[in-house]
Amino acid sequence: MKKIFLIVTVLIYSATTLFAQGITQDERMQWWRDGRFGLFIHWGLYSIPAGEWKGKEVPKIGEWIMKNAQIPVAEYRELAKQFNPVKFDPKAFVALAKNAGMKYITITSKHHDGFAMFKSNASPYNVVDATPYKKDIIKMLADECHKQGMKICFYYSQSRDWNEPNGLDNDWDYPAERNFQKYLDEKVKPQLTELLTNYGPIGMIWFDTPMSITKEQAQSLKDLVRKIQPATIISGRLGGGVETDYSSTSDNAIPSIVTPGDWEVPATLNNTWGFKKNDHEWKSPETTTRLLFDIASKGGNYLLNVGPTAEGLIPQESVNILNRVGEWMKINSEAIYGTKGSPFTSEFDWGNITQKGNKLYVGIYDWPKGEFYLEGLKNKVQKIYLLADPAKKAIKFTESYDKKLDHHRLKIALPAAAPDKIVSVVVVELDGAPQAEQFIAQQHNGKVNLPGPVADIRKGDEKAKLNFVTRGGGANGYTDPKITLGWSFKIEKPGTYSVDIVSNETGNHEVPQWEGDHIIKIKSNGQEFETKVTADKKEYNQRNQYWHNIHTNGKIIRFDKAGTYTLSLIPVQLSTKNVGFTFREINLLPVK
Ligand code: FHN
Repeated sequence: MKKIFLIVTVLIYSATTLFAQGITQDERMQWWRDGRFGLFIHWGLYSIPAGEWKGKEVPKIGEWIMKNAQIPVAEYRELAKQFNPVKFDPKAFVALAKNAGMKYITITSKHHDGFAMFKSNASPYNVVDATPYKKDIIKMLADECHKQGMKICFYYSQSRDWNEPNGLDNDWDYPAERNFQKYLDEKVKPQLTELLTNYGPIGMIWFDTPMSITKEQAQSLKDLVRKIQPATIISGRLGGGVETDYSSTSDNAIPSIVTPGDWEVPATLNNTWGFKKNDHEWKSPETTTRLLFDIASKGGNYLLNVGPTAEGLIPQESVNILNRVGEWMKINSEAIYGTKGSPFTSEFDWGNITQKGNKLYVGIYDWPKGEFYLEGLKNKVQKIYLLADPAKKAIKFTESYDKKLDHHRLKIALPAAAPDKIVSVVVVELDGAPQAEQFIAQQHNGKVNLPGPVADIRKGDEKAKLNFVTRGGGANGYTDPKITLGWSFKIEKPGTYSVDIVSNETGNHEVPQWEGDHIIKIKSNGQEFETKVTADKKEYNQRNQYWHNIHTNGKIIRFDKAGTYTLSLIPVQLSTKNVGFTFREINLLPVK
């Protein structure tokens, strides 16, 4: 009774709080959920050294140069005297994002170096008071965003501040004890207040690297944002275990399957966030567009970064990539805006799927030579056409149902030529909201994909949990050999299958980590084998490019009849010296 009372009180309290703020959570999130695609801008004093200090290349990400080269505060601060981005044109920034089909811009208002890109009365270390430029960059961009109907959002490093004796993480200048609360009270809160007061409606505050911030401290920042602008979204990395409006994946890390809730992938276009003159490892427009589609297919937002130069220009390579994505978006944005993730559990070899209302948007990366098959869709199809075809000319299809196997198949007679080289979108209009079969279906090429996150995870007879949140999408901290995984799936084509066991690299992408030598047992259809997890094949994963997938060749399993089967993965012994078993998925591959 007491518990019910407590729950009711909490519900009433939350409802009244939201009501008092005049906005519901769904209303707050609406523009962000609809938009799906945003521009991240990392810009600050670090764009001047651009990855080199005193003639030497400093490894790793550019905006970390102060820490990575252990530059003393007094020396780094001198950079402000040279910061004069005379070529900065806020119109061009907003136009670039708009043209790419992006719906919001998130700019670093203060990164870890502590320098504010806006006029601040809380610290003279800001673009107006400390540089020859003297203009408030945040205001210039915010004004232009408001003019052009683009949401403006501010990145703010709430804990790490290498400029401040009481901020966190500068132990080369400030090795002594610090008073973090004083820093929060004297710099962070006043600056957040300025950001939320002086620049009109703010879409979001993008907090980052919370470090040791406590629950109370994080909560006080959340309260401050809510008090000044209740509609402003609070991003995932506030810290202290305080609930935020959505979650942020690790940088560049994309989940391997459809993931519920509101989440976003912050991602780079090369290997750095802040400008680095020698980083030329650009992602191709193909990869970028496919990642946008893939992330939307899994239910998330894509926040894609550019790092302007010290002059205020966005590197031409970034502009070219975003323009190409924009060309695709002009024809295909209906398959991105306001969509939800795929109704199917696993990734497909040929592409991925988004959905909206009664429509499926089938995004095909590799256009098939003959017919195209979608396995396991239960709905009745009304019409199929290419999104790129303004006439929406109907494409022929046949739906079939195998009663014995309880399996649905949709065969689509696609035209011979792909309408788009990168992602061709086929619209499938249905009789109702999309519904996929509950059991994992065998794909038309014969492959059966058993993803870790959808497994029945158990410890003995009890349900257990594994988090699939390593940067490569595999299991995090899988070190308990008592935890087993099981799947049910349909085999339509009887025969012999080889078992491909996939784990992945994780950790900082500059030094990826992987651990093998686990001994596992695979059991299926009355057959079993034991194997050691070894790196038999290392594969670049286009959908999660920094962390290779590691394949272990398992043995052979036979399925003599079509039917529904199960497969279990049972650890015998798991290595625990490093990152444990970063298990991702099993693939059953037909042996020709
Ligand atoms: O340390 C930062 C990094 O510089 C960059 O801002 C990224 C963007 O997501 N966030 C932190 C690392 O996760």
